Amino acid sequence: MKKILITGALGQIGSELTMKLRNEYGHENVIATDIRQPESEVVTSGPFELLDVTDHEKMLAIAKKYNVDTIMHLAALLSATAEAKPLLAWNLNMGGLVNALEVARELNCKFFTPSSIGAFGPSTPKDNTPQDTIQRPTTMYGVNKVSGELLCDYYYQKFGVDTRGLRFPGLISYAAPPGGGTTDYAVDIYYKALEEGKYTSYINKGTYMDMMYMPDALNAIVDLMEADPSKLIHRNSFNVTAMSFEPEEIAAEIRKHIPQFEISYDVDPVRQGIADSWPNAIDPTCAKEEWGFKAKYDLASMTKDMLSKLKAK
Ligand code: AKB
Repeated sequence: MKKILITGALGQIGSELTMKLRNEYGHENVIATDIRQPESEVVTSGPFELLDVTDHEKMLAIAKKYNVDTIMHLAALLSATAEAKPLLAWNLNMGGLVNALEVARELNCKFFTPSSIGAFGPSTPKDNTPQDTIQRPTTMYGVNKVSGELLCDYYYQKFGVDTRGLRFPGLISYAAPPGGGTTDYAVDIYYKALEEGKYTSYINKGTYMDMMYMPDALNAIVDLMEADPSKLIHRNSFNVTAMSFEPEEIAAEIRKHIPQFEISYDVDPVRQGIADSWPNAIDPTCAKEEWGFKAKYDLASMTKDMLSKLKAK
């Protein structure tokens, strides 16, 4: 990777990935794009262009202007927003992806896009969910993610585009907040623990979902993109996870640092329904075997780091 174009660079993954890649590959070599341009170090610390990913011509023009060799396509609506606005989600998530793949094909770029545990559905095995298994999601987000995985495989097989992807679990970070996801409770809970000493969860106790701390997610992206292609049996997309927990378990971990912390519940039927359709815990063995995936943080070390970083903010 020498010249990298990132879409959705101001989102939850994008804002941290842009800064990590700028530090690793040089600030001028990472071109950040987003549909908005707020005050942010992503905008000021290197090249930045306004881009609506449904505009193929503009995406192609930016990619040509900077002579990019890698595209990291992150712009997308997350699960809860996609469920509220399904047609918009289809148009943005699928329209943006096919445009980005076309630019990668036209300019012979390497390509990364995230998939999600949302690509699984109620008929998928819930525990130790295999890499290759039933994928019949019941959400618009999931339909987008499965279609996206297949489309990326198609561009690899048909046109030779070097597409690679990760099925991310809920991502937890102290830097940029997520927006419109089902797993976001596991981020909000840390903010509220510090601000108010209590949190009302929209996800019910007993609901297990996979999660990962952002530094592990960023390393996974870089490691996958730098992996030897001859070792990759799978491409789109690899199961990756660092931990699986339910709200009571994260609350108990927070209580080790804030003993008076209390959790209560006001379950949101839409997000609970989405969570219930997803696996409890996925199996990342293929990612470990094919390109050496390894997560450093578990629930205890992540909680310690999250709380100290948020306090210092
Ligand atoms: C969401 O909750 O929508 C995302 C995801 C797991 O893909 N965090």
